[in-house]
Amino acid sequence: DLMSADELRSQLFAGSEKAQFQLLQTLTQGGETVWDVLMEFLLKQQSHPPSLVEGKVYQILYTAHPHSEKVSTFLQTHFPTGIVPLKSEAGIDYIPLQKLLAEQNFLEADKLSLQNLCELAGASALQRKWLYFSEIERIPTTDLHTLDALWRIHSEGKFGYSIQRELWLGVNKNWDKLWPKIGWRTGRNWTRYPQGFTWDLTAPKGHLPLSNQLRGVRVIEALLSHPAWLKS
Ligand code: UYC
Repeated sequence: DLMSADELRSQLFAGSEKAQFQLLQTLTQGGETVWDVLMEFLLKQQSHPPSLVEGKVYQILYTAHPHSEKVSTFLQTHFPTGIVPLKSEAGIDYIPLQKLLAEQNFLEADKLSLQNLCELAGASALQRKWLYFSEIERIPTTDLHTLDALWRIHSEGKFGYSIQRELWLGVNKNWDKLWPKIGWRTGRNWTRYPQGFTWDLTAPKGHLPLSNQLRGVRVIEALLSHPAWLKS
């Protein structure tokens, strides 16, 4: 059942996004031949913005890199900060977040994302360690796009604010319908932070990043209503 490098290459380059994903799911074994094709693919694509398929390929290579000097050198040479352009209008370094997401350390990535949002909202939010809804409009679109792209690209399109926004619009902005859908509430019970949440890709779509509801919905409402989501 093993596919030749040529077969893998042609299926990977030619397939629909769905077929590409299915193919990538089967590559659990890896090995130098598979990795060579994946490196070739990543180098040739370099789409703007990066696609979810490129994200998945990057993740496979990132997972392989401790086992292969060649993959390690390749990533270091061509994608030292990943495949998402880490643009920031606020001068924030998104490399630490990129690294946590590449490692699929979603708990720490979630904490860092909240900290980054606080930094973006200003000195008082950073000190307070939580956001006022009125501070959200100050957050630059560029930075929200970068945060969102990092989460989406490193989660096969499962996580990110724009994903949460789509789901929220899909339930006509009804929070009571959104919470169970994204696994934040079951019946009458809020999901407990942090151990109740699912910190891997088995989570429901839109599960991460978290937004604490202790002080009400106004912050997440402002975040999902930000003008950033109106332009692509
Ligand atoms: N927590 O329950 N949450 C915290 C969530 C609520 C509470 C942090 C999300 C309900 C307390 C994050 C949900 C609630 C703290 C989240 C959730 C509650 C805390 C760390 C499902 C009680 C301690 C970052 C909606 C009934 C800190 C932060 C504090 C922390 C996330 C309690 C990311 C998505 C209503 C007591 N919860 N949170 O914000 O502020 O501190 O006292 O949402």
